[in-house]
Amino acid sequence: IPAYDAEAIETKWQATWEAEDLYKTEEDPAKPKKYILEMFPYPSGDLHMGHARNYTIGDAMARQARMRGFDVLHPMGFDAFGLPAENAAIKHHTQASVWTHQNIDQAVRTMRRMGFSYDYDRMFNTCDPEYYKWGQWIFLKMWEKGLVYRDTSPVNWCPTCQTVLANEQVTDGVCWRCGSVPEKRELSQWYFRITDYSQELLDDLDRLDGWPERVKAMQANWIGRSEGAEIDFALADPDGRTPTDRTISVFTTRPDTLFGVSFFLLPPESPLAAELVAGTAYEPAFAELKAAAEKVSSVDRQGSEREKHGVFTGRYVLNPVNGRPAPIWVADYVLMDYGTGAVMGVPCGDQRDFDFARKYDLEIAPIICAPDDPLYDELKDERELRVRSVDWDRAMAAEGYLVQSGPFTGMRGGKHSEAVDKIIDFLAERGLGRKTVQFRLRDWLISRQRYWGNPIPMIHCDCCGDVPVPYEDLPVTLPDDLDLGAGETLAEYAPFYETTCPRCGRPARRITDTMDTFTCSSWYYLRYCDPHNDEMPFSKEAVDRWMPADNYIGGIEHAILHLLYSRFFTKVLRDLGLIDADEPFTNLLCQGMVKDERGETMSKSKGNVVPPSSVIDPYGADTMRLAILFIAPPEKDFNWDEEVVAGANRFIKRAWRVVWQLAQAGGESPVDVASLDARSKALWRSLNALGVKCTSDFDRGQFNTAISAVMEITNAASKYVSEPGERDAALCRRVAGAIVRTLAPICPHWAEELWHEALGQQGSVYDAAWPEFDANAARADEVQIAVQIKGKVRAHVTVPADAPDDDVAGLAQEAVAAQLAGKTVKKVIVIKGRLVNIVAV
Ligand code: ANZ
Ligand code: ZN
Repeated sequence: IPAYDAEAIETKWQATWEAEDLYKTEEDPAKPKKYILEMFPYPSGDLHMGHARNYTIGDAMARQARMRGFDVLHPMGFDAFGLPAENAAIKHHTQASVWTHQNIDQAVRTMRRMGFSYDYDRMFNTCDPEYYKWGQWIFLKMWEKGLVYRDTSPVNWCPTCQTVLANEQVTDGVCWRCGSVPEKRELSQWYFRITDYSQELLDDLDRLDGWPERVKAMQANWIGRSEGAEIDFALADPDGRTPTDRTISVFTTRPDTLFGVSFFLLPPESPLAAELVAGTAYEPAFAELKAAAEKVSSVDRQGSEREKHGVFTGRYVLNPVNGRPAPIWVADYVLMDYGTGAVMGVPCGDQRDFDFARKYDLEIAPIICAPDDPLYDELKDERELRVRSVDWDRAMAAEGYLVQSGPFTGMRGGKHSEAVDKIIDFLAERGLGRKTVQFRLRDWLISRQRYWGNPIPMIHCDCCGDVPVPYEDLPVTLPDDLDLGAGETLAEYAPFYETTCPRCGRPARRITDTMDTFTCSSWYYLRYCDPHNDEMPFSKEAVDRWMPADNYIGGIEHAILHLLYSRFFTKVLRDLGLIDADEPFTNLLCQGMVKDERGETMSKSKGNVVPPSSVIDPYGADTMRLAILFIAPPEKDFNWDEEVVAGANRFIKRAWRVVWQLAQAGGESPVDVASLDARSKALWRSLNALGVKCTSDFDRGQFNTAISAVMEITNAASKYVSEPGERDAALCRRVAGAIVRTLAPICPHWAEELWHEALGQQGSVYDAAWPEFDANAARADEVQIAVQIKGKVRAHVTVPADAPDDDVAGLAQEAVAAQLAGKTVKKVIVIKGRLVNIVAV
């Protein structure tokens, strides 16, 4: 038996597979398709353990799918634009593309060493003009559809990254990339109208049965649909009583609390608030509040724990149902860009308003009461506002009955109560309000003031405004001779921005913003279907064959941003008639994290990173792959463990020997089950039992238990060939073939070597079918059952598995004849395959 030499075997098969183009997508329409997709990496250096795990999972799926007869698309590429490349270029006085390509080359070498079965012919980088050209093309199509616009509004500016950020990229109040606190800046920026798709993005989550519930919950929460009403309040004259003809609308989810409005709120950014206080004594305090609020992120401003700040404006609005004046305050917990940007303050029902009222000593009018509240008896029939303040220590969170609420008094109040609809109807009849739905999702801010990204294909002309770059002029290519190290930006680089207007021919200025890199990763999976198309981003035919991707594997950190944007792009491209799919990914697997031995996240700054090469060098890629999949189920976190790697290596070597031994004892003919002796029969049964289990575990992506099953088969086979006794030659060969083929998706080089050298096969093991296992053969011929007398086990008997109940009852009574002597059997209960209980007195 030859020694297992991982390095020699792996080098040999990587070269052979490449020479034979083994992983080229077949594109065989006669076969069912399977699109296995892993999130492509950002090339910031060599691959790390997280990548190794992600791609090993995908590779095992892809290889197994192929053996199960699918036409498999298994591509890979690089998400190559982005800030780290630019920062590295600045630091090292080089070009972003140079740094990026070095990293890509290194990552590809590691991918090849890991033996990943990608169709390398389809590989691309998003920074290739052949790719980003089509991103620009899609941008223009979206522009034509009215899905792109430019707007000047306060945006999140990261002072460290020197660019604006999308809402989604400010997480817990800080920049997702560098952790700095973004500032608000008033800037003209480009947006994608993702909010046109809010409802569909929410509804279709229900169709994604193959997605983890928590990811769907995160998306639903992010989209944030609220049902409620818009209610119009008249602005009063400075006298505080006479209505002007101006109205201010609020959005509320609790129209039932309308009679409890104690004050009215505007956000610090509100131009109306600025107008109301202009030139009054209230102006300085307002200005101070506004300046302070600008320094706080909107997430923090809304935080329920945060102290609220407000100032009075000196003015009032009038409540539409009873004409009662409510003072207008400016409060920092109110946001400009949610709802209508104005809030009716109901301290009785809303905890934030309650805290605010306590702090500034405003009314807390009780309009909703629980029946066990002493106030309830006093106010339950009261229609007028008689009691204007309560000494509660919290707002009323539970449902209750409306009090002091005019004609609605006595109705049940609460978020989904009858009073909500009744009051909306009441307002609607009088033209004072209407039912509405609000979404928390904002339009996607896509422009970035950084060089290393896909240029926005627009030109600004002083006469014609924003004019799209004509399709025939695409791509707008990034210049590669900018002096980034000297701080040069696209906006300062005349050869890039100087151009002429495509419409009127006058001198004009090219837009120098680039697109958020998340735009590049929103459709790359479509390009893989048809990566060399130079007339279109992809052909509809190719995409309709492969999409949606059957399995998408990647990190949970993309649960909101990348996955939501990709779903949005898919729907837009469908509406443009370019594809049929409604959703991009049928099944989503979020793999767990790889942590260090102490359970800490691996990171360069902590210095606890285990690079993949530190395992591949001593043990080989197959050991690495086996260890990664064996250590835990794919979706679970695990702590890196040298012992598991060493154990995986021991198993690979042992299985290597066992396969050789079986192969040497083996013969060609099919297994003749009827003629097997007891020892062979037992091996035949465990082969089938474990094989059935292994197959179903594989189908569910539970590789760790699938591997355990193969290990058990190997153990049984090892005993069979080493212990004395007859060996059935056909069975030996059958078992060897099964071990090699079931491990082939996981340890590809090992399997291919054994397939050829030990088993003498010609074609690749991946062109061989997944082995068949017989669930019936797995069933034992005889079973051991317990015999109980009145519930106590007295003996065990072995009976034929298919024996009728009467026979089993008889055999059981024989087995305990001694204990039954002198007693009368009243009843015999047979539980098939498990036990017989005898009731005797
Ligand atoms: C009156 C009221 C009474 C409210 C009550 C709640 C409870 P969701 O569920 O998140 O949609 N609101 C509306 N616009 C706002 C803005 N721009 N900034 C801050 N808060 C705003 O929240 C809807 C509720 O948030 C609305 O319903 C409003 O307060 C507040 F017992 O109106 B409510
Ligand atoms: Zn022009």
